[in-house]
Amino acid sequence: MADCMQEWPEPIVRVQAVAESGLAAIPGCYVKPPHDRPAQQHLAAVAVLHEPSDTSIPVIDLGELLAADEGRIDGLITEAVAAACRDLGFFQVVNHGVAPELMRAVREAWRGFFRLPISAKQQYANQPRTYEGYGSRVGVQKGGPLDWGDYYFLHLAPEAAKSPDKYWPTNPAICKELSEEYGREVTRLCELLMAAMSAGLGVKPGRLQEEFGGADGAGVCVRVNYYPRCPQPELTLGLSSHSDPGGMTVLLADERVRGLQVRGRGGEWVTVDPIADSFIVNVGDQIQVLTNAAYRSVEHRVTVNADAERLSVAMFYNPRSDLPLAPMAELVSAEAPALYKPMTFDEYRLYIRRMGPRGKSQVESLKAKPDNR
Ligand SMILES: O=C(O)CCC(=O)C(=O)O
Repeated sequence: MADCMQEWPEPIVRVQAVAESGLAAIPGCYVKPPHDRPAQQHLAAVAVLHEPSDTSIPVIDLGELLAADEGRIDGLITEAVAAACRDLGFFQVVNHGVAPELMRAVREAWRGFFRLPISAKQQYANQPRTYEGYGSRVGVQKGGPLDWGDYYFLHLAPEAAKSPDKYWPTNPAICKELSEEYGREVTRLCELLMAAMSAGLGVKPGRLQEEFGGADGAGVCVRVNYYPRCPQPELTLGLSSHSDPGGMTVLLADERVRGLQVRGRGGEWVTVDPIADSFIVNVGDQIQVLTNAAYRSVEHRVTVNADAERLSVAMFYNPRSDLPLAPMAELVSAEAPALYKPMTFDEYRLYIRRMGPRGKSQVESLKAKPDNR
């Protein structure tokens, strides 16, 4: 395993290069099997940024929660957060405390990077060993499926795991400073949401954070996703269906272009309508494990389109990577036995890094068998 994680199994092709080559038909490696392709009605290019449609995900105003003291994390907002985590596993937050100017500046800085010629970006080409830098695939399996997107991945915390300077783009130079500030602000938001999620389970507000190894132990990383225009969006995906392996994800979606779809309770794909200056939050696999599946880490995927490129900034808030995680004792009983066996996040994330995005197969594979509880 260690060896196969050193290098990519095939030469890396930048999706931006394929898109800009002017091909009318996309190469076969990007074509998804028919049952994974997006339905035609989901391919509308440009988002209308007003009120989200009834069919989108819940919107939660965090204003009152932000103003509350730590001891007073309860009430309607907490209930709304818990209800969303139990139901769809996804929600949008507004009045979340992060300055809209910072959100827009981060997005623009990274747009600046992705608009550079590919030759200027190649020096940051990433390797599967750490994923840090400029990438165009996730799994290391030879011949594995490829998605219609390039990305940039970096670690922001804890201090010991922070990506060294060599991994940061120097053009635009502001990417680093802005992303670090953004990381600190969104981390504060994650800590608040962790408190609300804990209270919504009926345990004390600090419990989930404690399981994550405390605020200083939590890992924070960012992936900036860049989805170029695609001549045949009906055949492919920008990111295949997956659930997020970590704790929680806070997504800054493109302000103009839709693309994110979430698996609804009935198995249907729900297209998210992002509202201006909001974040899209979702539960990751580690919170599903810790809450013994009270909170759901839900499959999602990204569609692309012919008329517009799309950029999103995903910040992943993760548990300390060397702690074995299992359902919290308070949520386990004779009637509700532990659904998952313990595993560290370091071990867990190797799966997605090896196999690429594969629906919910990973967290399912962690299910404890009756004889090993
Ligand atoms: O681009 C998006 O809207 C979603 C990205 C995502 O799911 C991810 O980075 O894991």
